Amino acid sequence: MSETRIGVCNLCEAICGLELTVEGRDVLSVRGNRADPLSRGHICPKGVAIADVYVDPDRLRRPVRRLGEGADATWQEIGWDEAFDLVADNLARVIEQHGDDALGVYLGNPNAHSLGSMTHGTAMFKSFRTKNRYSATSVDQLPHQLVAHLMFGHQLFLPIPDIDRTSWFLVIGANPMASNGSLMTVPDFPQRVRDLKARGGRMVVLDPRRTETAKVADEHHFVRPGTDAWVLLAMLHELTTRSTPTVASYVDGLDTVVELVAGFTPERAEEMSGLPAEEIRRLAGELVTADGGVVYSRIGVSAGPWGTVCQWAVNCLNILSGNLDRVGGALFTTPAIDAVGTGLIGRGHFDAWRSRVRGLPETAGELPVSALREEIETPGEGQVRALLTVAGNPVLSTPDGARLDTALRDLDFMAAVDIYVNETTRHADVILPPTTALERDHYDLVFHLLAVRNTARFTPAVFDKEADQRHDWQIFREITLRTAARLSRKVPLKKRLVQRARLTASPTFLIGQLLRRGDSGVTLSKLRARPAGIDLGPLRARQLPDRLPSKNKRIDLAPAVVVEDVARLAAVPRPVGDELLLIGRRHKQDCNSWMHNSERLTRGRPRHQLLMNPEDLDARAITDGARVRVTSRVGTVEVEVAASADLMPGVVSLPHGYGHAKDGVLMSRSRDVPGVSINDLTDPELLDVSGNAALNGVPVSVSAC
Ligand SMILES: Nc1nc2c(c(=O)[nH]1)N[C@H]1C(S)=C(S)[C@@H](COP(=O)(O)OP(=O)(O)OC[C@H]3O[C@@H](n4cnc5c(=O)[nH]c(N)nc54)[C@H](O)[C@@H]3O)O[C@H]1N2
Ligand SMILES: Nc1nc2c(c(=O)[nH]1)N[C@H]1C(S)=C(S)[C@@H](COP(=O)(O)OP(=O)(O)OC[C@H]3O[C@@H](n4cnc5c(=O)[nH]c(N)nc54)[C@H](O)[C@@H]3O)O[C@H]1N2
Ligand code: SF4
Ligand SMILES: [Mo]
Repeated sequence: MSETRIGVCNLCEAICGLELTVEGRDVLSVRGNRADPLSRGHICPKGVAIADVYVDPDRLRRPVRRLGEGADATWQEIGWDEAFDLVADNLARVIEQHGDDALGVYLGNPNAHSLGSMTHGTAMFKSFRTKNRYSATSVDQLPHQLVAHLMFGHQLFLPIPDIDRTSWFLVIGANPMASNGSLMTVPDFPQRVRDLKARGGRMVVLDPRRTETAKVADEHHFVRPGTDAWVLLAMLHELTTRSTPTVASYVDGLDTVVELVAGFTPERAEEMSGLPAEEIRRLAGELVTADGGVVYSRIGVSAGPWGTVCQWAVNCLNILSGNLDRVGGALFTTPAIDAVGTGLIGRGHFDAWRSRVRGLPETAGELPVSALREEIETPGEGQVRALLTVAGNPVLSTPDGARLDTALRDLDFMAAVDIYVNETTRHADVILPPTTALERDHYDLVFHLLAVRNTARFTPAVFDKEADQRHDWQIFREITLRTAARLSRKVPLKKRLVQRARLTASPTFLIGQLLRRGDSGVTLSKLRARPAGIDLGPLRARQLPDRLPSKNKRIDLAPAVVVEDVARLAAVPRPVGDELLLIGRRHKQDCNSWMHNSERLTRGRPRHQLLMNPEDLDARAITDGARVRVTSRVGTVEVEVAASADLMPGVVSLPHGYGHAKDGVLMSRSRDVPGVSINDLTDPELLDVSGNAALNGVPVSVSAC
């Protein structure tokens, strides 16, 4: 007998509601749940493939221990108790012998998509007192967080585009038609854009590639990679020179902004970016006169050389044009569990300490992952000797991954919490696999906070876990408690008991408690009665200054970190020569570096190629489809090239998350997925002031093989 179950997709930030038809433990079909007030029935190819992860024979279900190395490695299943003890013994040994900082931790992207990780993972990381904390944040959204911390007083108090009511939407360095939105939880982006146009609104895209999003926009303009800062500052220049801007009484620093942008003329921006000065002037004018307009920018810009300045400028544009906290502009969510207002997630800080080898500043307790490799390789006090990775694959996802791959072999001990042997976890001594999306309860603590509409939803596990499986929160609990028990460091009894109680309560229990602390009226039992989710309405305007997390309830338009970086920007000379600049690419069917085991996501036309403008191919006498050698400061890869007029001349593009061939040790079928890792070319020396990697705009040369 088949039955219908409500599920949720946790593969990207769109958090689509699912309707599954199941029979026993088999998934017969997966559809979008039309009753879901946020996703309204939307689903993408990956959502359907969520069942492929569940049934994948290569997915780990029990802990494995590595025997041998590299091509000779084999994996032996071991019991959970043995695995937990192995991890705790070794983490404690390294900490006792070499100090707290000898343990490195790396957190990957799926942590943000797992309730257990948010409730229990964070407690585990806090229990380790290492400064060597790293995550995918510093190859992603770190500039957004730093800017929110500096301007609004909290790293996750992020303004969200009011896409359902805006009339003018400027998208810079984002491709939501493929990515389904980021720092903007926006399931069904295609329909929302159609609605925007139907009500007479416009979408404008700035991107060095004519992307899927550019193709459905009203306007698209090329910008040279890495030069958006000049464009954004020129728009601010225009805003502040055509008339005297006014800002709300709770906003400080306007004079400094006016001064800072004085030299950033549209003509200067044209020289740097290629975007004509008159277009920049017109765009600034349209933002001001729009009846609710908003500027939105994402990873093409935040993972660039001036990510922090750019995200600051985006906020300034929205504020100075009167579009922050206004319907159709940029608004703050009011989630049923307010992880910001309740202090569940810390405000953030910057430069409280620095990395040992390169002296890079921390942000919100983390060091830039671009520094991880050198912290493992460089001897001395504080050297990373043991590593714990959770749901991550830094060998494929962080700059100079090839060299990190080599460095990981030098560790005394490595453990991974992951559901696959991947390019990174293959170096682990032991891998502890948690249950996956369909086997665990979910409430989204992160993405309701970033969504284009206020909703709340609790999704019980679709399938019960098998007796010999563990949820991630149970794994975090065991690692924390068993490691602590082996350390000579004395923790007061009361503190230990509180920690134990916190780690023993299930995530679902904690969600019930957190909901009661809020004033939304939503309770766990109401959510259980309405598994499609509860609609809490559109985003609210006119919430400021009361909602501001900053202690003085004010917005700072001129944080020192930004002011200093703008001065550095002003000194950059005009680009010369005809070097090629490498940018990234996301496809609908890809999910960062994993999901390449799914047949339905990997069949069809190959999409791993280097895309290059036909003019650039001609100039090098390279034919479409040829194998080419791509070289950057840090490495060389060989890959097929595909001609594409969608690429701005002078720009080449590779997707990230490819390159699974490593010593023949692979995520099984992914061996058939061709391609190379873009991060064997990206450069750990290229950083934004926040410490975020500048993954886009990497200088490369391309020649025929
Ligand atoms: N050049 C370039 N590099 C990039 C990017 C880019 O645009 N260009 N994008 C960057 C961005 S935005 C990100 S977020 C990073 C991602 O980088 P990472 O977070 O390092 O890597 P992922 O590919 O997301 O790998 C996730 C791993 O988690 C495992 N996993 C999946 N679900 C679970 C789970 O529920 N629990 C556990 N424990 N494990 C699970 C998967 O098997 C996989 O091995 O890549 C970054 N790297
Ligand atoms: N299908 C799919 N969806 C995903 C993911 C995935 O791997 N696959 N990953 C998820 C994750 S972890 C994240 S963080 C989000 C990211 O979501 P998005 O930010 O929407 O990610 P991308 O699709 O990489 O879009 C970045 C865009 O920036 C452009 N770009 C590159 N360099 C520059 C530049 O210098 N200036 C400008 N203006 N543009 C530039 C690129 O051409 C690209 O179109 O996507 C999420 N959704
Ligand atoms: S858009 Fe994102 S959340 Fe929705 S089905 Fe696709 S991968 Fe899942
Ligand atoms: Mo990401």
